[in-house]
Amino acid sequence: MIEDLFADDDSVPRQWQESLTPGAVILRGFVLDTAPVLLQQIDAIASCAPFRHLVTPGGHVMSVGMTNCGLLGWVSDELGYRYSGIDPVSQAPWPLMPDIFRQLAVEAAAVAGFANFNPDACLINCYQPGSRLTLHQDKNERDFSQPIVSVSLGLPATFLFGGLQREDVCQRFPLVHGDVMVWGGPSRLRYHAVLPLKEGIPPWPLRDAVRYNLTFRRVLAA
Ligand code: MD3
Ligand code: FE
Repeated sequence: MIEDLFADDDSVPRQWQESLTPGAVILRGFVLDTAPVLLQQIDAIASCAPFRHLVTPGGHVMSVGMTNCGLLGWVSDELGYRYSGIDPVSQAPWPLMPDIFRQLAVEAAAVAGFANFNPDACLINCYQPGSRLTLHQDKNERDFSQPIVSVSLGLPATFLFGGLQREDVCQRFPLVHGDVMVWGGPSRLRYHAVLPLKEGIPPWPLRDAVRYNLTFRRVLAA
């Protein structure tokens, strides 16, 4: 029978965990089922707060398009990096963080061992082929005891993660549609980067050949 060609048991897992370093874990496939709703919500957010290419304090235009939802949003300009409650483009507050975003972030953090994650910001990155993120630390937040939860949607990317010094060697691994990463504890301030995105066929139900990454953060003292 044709049905026998398809596994309907646990022999082909859709979800599993990979431990990277203390405090860092990848939840493979964690948002595969919710991805269509997440992509709809990204479209809704971007219709109010469009993706834009921020300028770094050094005067470079970032290749990754960015927007935010939640109480605070990450922004950059000639004056520096910071979080702002106001979208500098619209001069309005950022769109609310959808409940489904908050729920999945809190659930992923709990699975990774971080109870009480209470994100107040969600940065949304949009990568086109060629877009990349150079080596950096995320240290504009107040409370490094709260983790960062990241969600990958769309085209796959190669993620690099290093140590606590910029010079430390990096490990590389793929991030694909549906993966969630949680970074906290002793890994919270590790350097990391994303290699230039390659062209590819977007996974259903995406129509555009892009990668989205959501990062949930606690910015204000928790
Ligand atoms: C490791 N984004 O937005 S998410 C960023 O795929 C960022 O768009 C990448 O780095 C992306 O700042 C990577 C995974 C991630 C996020 C924060 C971290 C890894 C991290 C903070 C500390 C260590
Ligand atoms: Fe980062």
